[in-house]
Amino acid sequence: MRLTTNYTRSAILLMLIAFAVQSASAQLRVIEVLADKDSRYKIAGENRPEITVKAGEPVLLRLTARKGKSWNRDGSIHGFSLLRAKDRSKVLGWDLLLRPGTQEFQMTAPAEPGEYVVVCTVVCSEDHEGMNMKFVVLPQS
Ligand SMILES: [Cu+2]
Repeated sequence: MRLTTNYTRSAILLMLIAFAVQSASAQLRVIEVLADKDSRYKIAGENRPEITVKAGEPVLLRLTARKGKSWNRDGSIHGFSLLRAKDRSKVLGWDLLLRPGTQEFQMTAPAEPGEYVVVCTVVCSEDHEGMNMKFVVLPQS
């Protein structure tokens, strides 16, 4: 009898933990971007890829990278760095280097609303300079 109670208790506890984990991840918005071999960022279903987030919003970046014509010695094949559009200054913590395949990064959107740009920091081909994407931060409503 006592064993059964303990077992039931553990089962309920496990279910609660599973539920908590699930609801925590459900709140996190997933943004999927392909850093492609032709030195372009791509988002499924978007002709001109663009990311819009709310100030301070937690997001999960799921970034897939495919090797272009050249890459860094450390094995990174594309970068994903966020700059302020007005002065091209880097946003702290948003300086990611991508390896081949898919990687996830848990990020927090900048606190300051405005226009930003994502740029590649790895010279990935002759088209590297054009590898960028608009990124908009909306005020919190
Ligand atoms: Cu590049």
